[in-house]
Amino acid sequence: MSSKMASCIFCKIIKGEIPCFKLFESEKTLAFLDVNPLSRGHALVIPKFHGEKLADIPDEDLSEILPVAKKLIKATGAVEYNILQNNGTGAHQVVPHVHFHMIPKPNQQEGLGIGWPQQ
Ligand code: D5M
Repeated sequence: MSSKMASCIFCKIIKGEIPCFKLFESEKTLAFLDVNPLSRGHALVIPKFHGEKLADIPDEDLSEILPVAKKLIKATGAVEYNILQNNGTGAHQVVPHVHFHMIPKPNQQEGLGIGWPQQ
């Protein structure tokens, strides 16, 4: 294991060493609530494969990302939303493990489904 991977906060979440509010998990993909949400329902979808930027991730490790984001959007009931993915500090990336933000628009919050977790 590389030292970058050992110190990566999202790799620690994947390994269960740091808690998260898990929304989806498969062999290659994990989704959980963002700790610093821009709106209720703001979630992160990540490949379990550690890589800092999108171009570092093998195609097969990305195949579920958008289908999972789509599933989560549908679960929130949001009609308007952003899918956002930052690459590099100059592009506002803070956590150096590829992640896709799924951000429901706040003016659509009435639609958040029953059972959707509070943040
Ligand atoms: O966004 C990084 C995002 O990662 C930011 O919205 C906060 C979120 N974050 C950081 N640590 C955690 C933990 N431990 N759980 C859940 N969410 C977390 P970026 O695109 O890199 O600017």
